[in-house]
Amino acid sequence: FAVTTFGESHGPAIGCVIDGCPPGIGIAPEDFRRDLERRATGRTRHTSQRREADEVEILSGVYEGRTTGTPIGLLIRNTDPRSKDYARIAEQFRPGHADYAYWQKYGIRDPRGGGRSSARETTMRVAAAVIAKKWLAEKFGVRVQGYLSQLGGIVPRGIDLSVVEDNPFFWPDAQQVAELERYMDALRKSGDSVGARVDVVATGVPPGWGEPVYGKLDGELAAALMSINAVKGVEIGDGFASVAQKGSEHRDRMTPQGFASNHAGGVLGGISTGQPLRCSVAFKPTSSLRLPVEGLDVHGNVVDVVTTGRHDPCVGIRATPICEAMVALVLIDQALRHRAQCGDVGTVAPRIPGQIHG
Ligand code: EPS
Repeated sequence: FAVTTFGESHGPAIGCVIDGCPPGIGIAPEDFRRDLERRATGRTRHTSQRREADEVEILSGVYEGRTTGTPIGLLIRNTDPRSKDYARIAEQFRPGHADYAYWQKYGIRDPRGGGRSSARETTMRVAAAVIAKKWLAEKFGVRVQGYLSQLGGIVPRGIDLSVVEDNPFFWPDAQQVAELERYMDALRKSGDSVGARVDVVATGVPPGWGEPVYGKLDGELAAALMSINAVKGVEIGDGFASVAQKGSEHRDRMTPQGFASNHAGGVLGGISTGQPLRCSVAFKPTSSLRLPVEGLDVHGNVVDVVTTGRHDPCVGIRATPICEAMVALVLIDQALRHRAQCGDVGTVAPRIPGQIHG
């Protein structure tokens, strides 16, 4: 299940091609709506105010509402770019932005809204993953759910996944939403930005998905999540907290009733164990700021860099569906690879139930 995307933030359209999709999955344009809305800009005051329709056109690979097994082409036309806001930035590098690296690599770049490096690109990842999520849910009962687990210095006091979809932050503690609103309002007024962390949990993943050495499940997850723009770190299970743990503390005790904990995050030796997969993703603060900063232009002159346009003060706020999408895309690929190699073999006794205790 291979996905590639195309398109720039202010080009005529963005799109993706999905190759290797199983045939027979029921898909209609309206199936994309929910996750695309969850990811979109312009739906709350806490994100960029660009208002895109995000209407998916299915160009190929689906006949009479079912995938045919041939490459799927999806297209979304850009409906609300305002390219004239970017005239100044076309000649300048935003410190902390991909501008400079693109320029060094290609010697040319599309500066309108960040071009190819814009978070606009993630729309198509989410669209492709709608198909993956559907197949995973129907075949295996896999459910991929994310939530915002840190906004700047603020962390949830409790984790209640049932409230995540009820607030614009995907925050798992309803009591703190007003505090987040105040924080984001002050941040937006100040012209600055902030980082965030997104956690994703995938339940229902059977044991056996992944490869033992090259193409480890956790390696694939890390690469996929790291490929989202603005991501600076990925943890699986206890991640960096494992550094300070003792082996006696980290190992997940096995009982006939289930694993007694989930420090491993559902992966051992690159292969799923049947426990919930746990990933955590760090997003840097965005670099398109109204606050001036000394920088360079393309001629090497020292300039004051100020970014106008419609930007996200915290791109992590709408990254939950994007992280879910990348996890789902890895999982469908791993499921198909596992089936190709092992068929139904590979789930052998004793099989420990995947639930966590403690
Ligand atoms: C983005 C800048 C803003 C955001 C954009 C991500 O838009 P523009 O490219 O017009 O400057 O609105 O996000 C989206 C349009 C989207 O759909 O996610 C950036 O610099 O990353």
